[in-house]
Amino acid sequence: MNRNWIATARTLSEALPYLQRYSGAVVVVKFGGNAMGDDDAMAEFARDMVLMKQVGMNPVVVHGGGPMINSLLGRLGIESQFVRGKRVTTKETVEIVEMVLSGLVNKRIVQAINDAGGRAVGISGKDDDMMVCEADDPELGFVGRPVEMNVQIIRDLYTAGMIPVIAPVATGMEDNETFNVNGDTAAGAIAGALRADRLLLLTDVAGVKDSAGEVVTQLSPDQVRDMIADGQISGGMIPKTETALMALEEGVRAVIILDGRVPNACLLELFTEHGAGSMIRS
Ligand code: X2W
Repeated sequence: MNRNWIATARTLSEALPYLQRYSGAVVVVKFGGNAMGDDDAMAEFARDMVLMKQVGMNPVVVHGGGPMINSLLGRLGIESQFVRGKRVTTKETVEIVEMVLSGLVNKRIVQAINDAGGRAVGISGKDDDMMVCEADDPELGFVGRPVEMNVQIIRDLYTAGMIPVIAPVATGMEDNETFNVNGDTAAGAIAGALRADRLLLLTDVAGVKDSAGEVVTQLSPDQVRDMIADGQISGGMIPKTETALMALEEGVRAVIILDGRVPNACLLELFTEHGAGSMIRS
């Protein structure tokens, strides 16, 4: 018999304990702009989401799109800068952010999932007032910090067999402003409000690295706090790990930071003993 078939059957058989463990599990997947590749990589990500749904999990996709926002702002000749990992967002910029995230990026993911045989529905934090924000910091302009979460719409969608795909754009508390929310922050708030079983943060690095440059595969919240304090965790990894700590405090069972550019990254993490990236849990 063809050896590949035997290997395929074995792989499926070995996945059984994981399929059983995650049956009905809510898995929030943050798909960062840096983790999104070409159309083939997008199609592969979409297949992973559809497979997760098919085997009884409830994937909820929260996406970013920073590089795509930069590209359109550049074409329009609008400058933007980042302060502590967040984009300083003017009234003019927030319109572009919403067009790119809720329009271009959200619909590209929705289309890819539907093309893979899933039923994706794209929304943003504005839909059904799912995520209501206040200004994060006056210095950042229209950057939102989630203060009120109404995640029933997400439960309704996955219970009805759909895969929610969420753009990190939200309504303000007061004057109906539009807020730009950091994708990791939004994913953490959504995972927390859903008390998700897993939050997967897909990025373009292999995980949390120690001072020797090795990926640390298991971390406790205390270890993360120590590594932030002694500078082993720095730069863009700070907001990601802080999001992870906040999500754990709100009741998410485990957060994994992993390289979304690795083929089938989510399946590798969820369905194999090997796992992927760095898992943070109490
Ligand atoms: C982000 C939203 C998109 C995002 C931005 O404007 O770029 C803030 O910085 P990635 O691809 O996940 O980085 N918002 C406030 O987070 O995209």
